[in-house]
Amino acid sequence: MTQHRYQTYETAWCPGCGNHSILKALQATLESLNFNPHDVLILGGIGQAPKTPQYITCNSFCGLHGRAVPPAVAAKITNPNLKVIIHSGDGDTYGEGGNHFIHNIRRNVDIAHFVHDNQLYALTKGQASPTTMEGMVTPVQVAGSMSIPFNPLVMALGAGAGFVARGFSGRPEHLTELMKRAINYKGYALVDIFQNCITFNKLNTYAWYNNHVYELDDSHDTGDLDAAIRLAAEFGDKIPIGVLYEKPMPDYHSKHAQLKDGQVLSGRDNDPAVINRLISTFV
Ligand SMILES: Cc1ncc(C[n+]2csc(CCOP(=O)(O)OP(=O)(O)O)c2C)c(N)n1
Ligand SMILES: [Mg+2]
Repeated sequence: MTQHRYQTYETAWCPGCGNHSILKALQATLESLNFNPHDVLILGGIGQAPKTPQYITCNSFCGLHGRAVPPAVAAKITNPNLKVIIHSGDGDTYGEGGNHFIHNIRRNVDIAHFVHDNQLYALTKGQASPTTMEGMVTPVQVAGSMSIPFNPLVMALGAGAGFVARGFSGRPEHLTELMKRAINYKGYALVDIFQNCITFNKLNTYAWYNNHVYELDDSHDTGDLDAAIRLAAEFGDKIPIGVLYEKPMPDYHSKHAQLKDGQVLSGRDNDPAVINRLISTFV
């Protein structure tokens, strides 16, 4: 039996859920990148997807629903040595956490963000999320979802993201390559991952995703923003998966004079006299 550095643990996910292969792809990614588990921090919000950090050996943190990004940003800013990875759901990321999603793209903090996009709220039993397709009937949207689906890839490109990709839980080797590239990218990297929810999503099933996705090949220039936006908007009979856009850009740390040296904040010298002088200005 192979002893993995990154152990995975028994999960509470349904048999057949796409989350299992996303967890396996994450394990393969971390094994091959060869980081120490104590140098990796995986965060989530609340949902089925954000249980991921609890199922693998490394540092983990689950915040509130919609708030996986703020603690990830705080952890990365205070300890730039950590590899910071978020696993969150489509509801968590694009719904309640939508503002954090958009504005962290603008800050460009060095975080890899893996969104398990099953196109609904799975933990709370199948209500429509921002990515639910129009017309899909759910226990709450009984006449079918009437809202226009949110396109996370177009949104991320429009907000200025430097790394935007899409994967599918049914193509774990392909997904592992995307995860590696996203983690190695210096800045905010989004990978939206189609993930079948066997229990609640009877429309976007494993077979549906498998029939709709096609893998981008080398003929796509990942530095071409116009082409990336066109591909991101392609959501019909065929949906592209792969890296849509990758452009080197200065990240949060390299833009801030106080953080450029890459030192951990807790390791910095502090002068109590300066702090006391500051405090005295408030009394
Ligand atoms: C502040 C707050 N709002 C709402 C909820 C209820 N809630 C928990 S998980 C969830 C949706 C999860 O959907 P998603 O983020 O897509 O993750 P999935 O379960 O599908 O993986 C909701 C609405 C909550 N726990 N806390
Ligand atoms: Mg979901």
